[in-house]
Amino acid sequence: MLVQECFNARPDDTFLVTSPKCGITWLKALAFTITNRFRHAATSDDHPLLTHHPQDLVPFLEMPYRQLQPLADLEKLASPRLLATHMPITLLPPSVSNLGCRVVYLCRNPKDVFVSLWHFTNKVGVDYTMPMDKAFELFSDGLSPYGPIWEHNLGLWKKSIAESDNVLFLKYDEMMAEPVKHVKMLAKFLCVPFTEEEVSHRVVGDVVHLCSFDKLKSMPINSSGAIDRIGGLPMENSAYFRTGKVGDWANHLTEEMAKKLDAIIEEKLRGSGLIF
Ligand code: PAP
Repeated sequence: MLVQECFNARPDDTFLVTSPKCGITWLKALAFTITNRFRHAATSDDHPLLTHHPQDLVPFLEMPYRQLQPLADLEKLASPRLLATHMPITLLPPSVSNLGCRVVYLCRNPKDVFVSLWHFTNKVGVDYTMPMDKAFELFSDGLSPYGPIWEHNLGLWKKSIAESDNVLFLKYDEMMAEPVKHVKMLAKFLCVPFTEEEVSHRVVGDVVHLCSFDKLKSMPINSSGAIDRIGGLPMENSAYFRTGKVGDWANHLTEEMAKKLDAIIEEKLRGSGLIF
């Protein structure tokens, strides 16, 4: 509510939007590296990603809880701003749409999202681990942080169709399969397309490599320490880098669970053109 009432979007803001555990750490790293590549080459020894967790290079709108860290901090950022949020479209401050701000949306196969979310929430410094079948029931009923994943996905999917110039809709699985193609697409959308010269000098590949799961996971800044980015919930930096795999759900869900979630998602997305 505080963000909705008090956040002032600027027309040249870009918002990175995901439902939790869909890959915003990766998207933040990529968008930051692409837009800052003229100041910091992806191959430079002092690239900010070598000393900062990707989560800390692009601020969230709603975190840390804005009664703890004033929203006015975002006002201090120079334009054009890169900002991130997990909020669904229905909760975004109205100025984001009214001003036609650019939005990059990243979604992911809901079965992998569930498995990632279950592991992550079990790491949030509590003594209680929710059994996976109980957590699965809640997720399937739409009880997820930031709302049901299908509503989150559908909201931005529809906006991406209605406003294709303003919304880039990406899928984690497709990005993993063809990272170079997607990084080029992302750069074009962010109004900093790669030049032919950059392409011939393999700059796109350098960006992909720097932001890859294995590279980021291996960096000391991401593999050690803990930071409270939310407010009262310190998280280990390494918790944002678990397996980074497509299809890891098969190692955790029973066939019955997979079928159930597939059926729910299929029913909820039916007719929209969005499929997983
Ligand atoms: P958040 O919602 O808590 O902010 P988010 O980055 O969206 O985190 O999700 C983390 C997932 O992205 C993890 O997936 P996993 O649990 O299935 O492994 C994490 O491993 C994955 N991830 C993090 N960085 C990358 C990356 N560079 N490339 C691909 N996947 C990544």
